[in-house]
Amino acid sequence: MTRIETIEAYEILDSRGNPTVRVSVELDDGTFAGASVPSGASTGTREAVELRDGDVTRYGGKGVLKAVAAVNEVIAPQLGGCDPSHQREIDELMLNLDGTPTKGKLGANAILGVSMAVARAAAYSMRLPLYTYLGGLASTRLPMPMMNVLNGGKHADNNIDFQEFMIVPVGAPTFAEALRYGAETFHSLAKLLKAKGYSTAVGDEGGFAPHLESNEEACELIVKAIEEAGFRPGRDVAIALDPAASSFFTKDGYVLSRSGMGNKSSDELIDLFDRWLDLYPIVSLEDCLDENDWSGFSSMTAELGGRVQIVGDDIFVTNPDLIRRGVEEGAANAVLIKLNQIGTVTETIQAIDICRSAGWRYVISHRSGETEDSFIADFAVAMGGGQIKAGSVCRSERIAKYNRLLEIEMELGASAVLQCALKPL
Ligand code: 2PG
Ligand code: MG
Repeated sequence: MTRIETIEAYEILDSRGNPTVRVSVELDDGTFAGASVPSGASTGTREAVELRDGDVTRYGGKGVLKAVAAVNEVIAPQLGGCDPSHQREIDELMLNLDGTPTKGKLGANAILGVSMAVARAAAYSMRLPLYTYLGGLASTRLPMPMMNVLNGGKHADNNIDFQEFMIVPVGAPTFAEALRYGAETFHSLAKLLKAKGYSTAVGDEGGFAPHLESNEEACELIVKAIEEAGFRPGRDVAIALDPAASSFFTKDGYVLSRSGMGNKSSDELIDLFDRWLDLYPIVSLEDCLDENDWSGFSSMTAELGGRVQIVGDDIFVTNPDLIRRGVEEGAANAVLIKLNQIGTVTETIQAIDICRSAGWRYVISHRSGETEDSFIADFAVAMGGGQIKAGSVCRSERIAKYNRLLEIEMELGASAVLQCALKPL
């Protein structure tokens, strides 16, 4: 039987130039594998704890040497000799070593790095692709990509309140074609922005981040970009939004100050998106309300959930207990899944299982701070939910995921399917 020989963590940089954790695992059969942990900006308050050093003399306090030490000094000595294919036991052992409900002692960044690296090492040792190892032989479904082409909110320094305006190539027959539809629309958007004298500099996730007249103009420009790239809005390429509303929710309600739209109540925001559904080819709405606005989420799902996918991100933070509550309250009909919100591969799969039993959809997602690690590409194929959100169609930390999906599609050959969960409008 194969055993874990060494586990070693070290500090690397993410796509924003901030430190993050990378973990290497070596097995006694000579297998070597690594994994890097991503990091969010618009984080939910109930996410598992991302341990940062707080030592302002290094990286402005953002160093992760404490998390690195947690791996090297606490976790590694305990996992040496374990069978790497016993993922659930390994993850449970780390949960027990941490002993807090939020992974605040060792850090979710420490624990997740080990969890992902161990999974990868086990897959390599068995000579299986990661997606087959995690999902079995039936893992042949490629995910429909949601590509974030216009960035606002916490991911950009512009006047757009809403964080993410994404394109979804719902009419594409294969993943490779979906990526082409996305890239061609992205380039056509660049041309439109240039023609209007807007900036084509990009935000954290590789989408453009211009100053626009309004949040509406973002949707209008995307529709035009879709058309000018030769696609039919809604049929070939649709729109998905993630306003990340927790980031503009205050005691005075939803404050859309960047764009000058003023303050809105929960009901007014729901009305706004109701109108937008008539105006624009929108197929998915994520975090349109604050993470604590459970009743707002339920009303929104009751009112709009029949027409559009309602995704909960900050409200659920990939936490099985919160997703269960969401199902009971009808607070959404889909969940955004981020491994580092909960902190182990096992709990992430448990979160997905709850979605499956409830008949909810799930979207595997990157974070705004990413690395070149393409774990989520394999994970999306393994989980089979048919959707991934991995940023724009430029910047290598985003493209790493899409290029890995191209590779998987090629590897799967004729058995690969891209079956869109989001119906073309
Ligand atoms: C989100 C994510 C990813 P962040 O809100 O969905 O796009 O952003 O990683 O900053 O939380
Ligand atoms: Mg989100």
